[in-house]
Amino acid sequence: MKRYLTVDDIGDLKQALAEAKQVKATPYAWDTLGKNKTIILIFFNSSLRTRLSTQKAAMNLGMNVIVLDVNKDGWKLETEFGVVMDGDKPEHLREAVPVIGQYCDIIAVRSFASFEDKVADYEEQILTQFIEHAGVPVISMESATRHPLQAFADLFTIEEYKKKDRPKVVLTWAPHPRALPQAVPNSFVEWMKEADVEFVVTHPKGYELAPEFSDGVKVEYDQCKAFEGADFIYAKNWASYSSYGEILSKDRAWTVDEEKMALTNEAKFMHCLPVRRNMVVSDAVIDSENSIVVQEAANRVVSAQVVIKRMLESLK
Ligand code: SN0
Repeated sequence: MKRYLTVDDIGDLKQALAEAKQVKATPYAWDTLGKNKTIILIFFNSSLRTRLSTQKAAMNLGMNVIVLDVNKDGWKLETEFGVVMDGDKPEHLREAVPVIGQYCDIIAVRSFASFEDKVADYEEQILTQFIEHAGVPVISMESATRHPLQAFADLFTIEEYKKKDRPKVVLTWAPHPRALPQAVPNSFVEWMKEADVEFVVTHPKGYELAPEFSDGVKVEYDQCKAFEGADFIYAKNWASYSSYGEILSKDRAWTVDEEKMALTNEAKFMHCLPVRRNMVVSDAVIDSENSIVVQEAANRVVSAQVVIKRMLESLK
């Protein structure tokens, strides 16, 4: 495996889930696979779970881990091309990326959507630099358009908790004070389309995801109707794609609360975290027995370990 950016990079999902199960059961079974191999984790944005779980996954495989927070350490990086670098950014990404590649065997990078330029975001301009110039395999730890380690962990969590072969999974938009990227819902949709689930997305009008993700997906604009009989409720805010990066609504009628959860088939509540309590989800729901957000976060180690393990195996 040379890159991990989209659902296509994982190949057969059943096989990936079986491997995830094995990794979860025996996390240290490959603890010499990464001996004398180094992974560098680069963050252009904040992180708690991604940083810790990816580091833990690499350590389980016996790797050396270096973490770089671009906003705190190193030089401020210029990411635009053709600019006169007379401002506050002393180094260009074009040199930084191949240099970082000299110091490691795998690079993992987090670079959110900027919301300044829809085309640049959806072309993945920063991630592409890493793929083209790092010279080593690249893992996305959330790019402008996708969050594949999250989606893999989410599907694995659904597999663990499902009570029927083909559960009903609902992705619901929820209100938020800030404009958030579409990466998490995009990847979740991408994975659910390939999974053996009945999948429904619900959001207010204007929050349609990019066609490359939403094509073929059932959208139900009535949130209560969407919740009926659901086995999993996956909540997430995202900013508008069509009115790119805009907040069109902060309507707390969309907050996931006990009343709406009562419409479901005792659904499990999921969220990638961090979550804004009483905006996205009520205290009562996230604190309930049916909330599996912590278990979901635990599975981030599993998804990262499967991906890093496959990359190490293909380095040999
Ligand atoms: C990120 C997002 O893509 O929505 C990361 C999720 C894994 N979330 C945030 O940036 C939340 C920030 C906030 O202000 O709540």
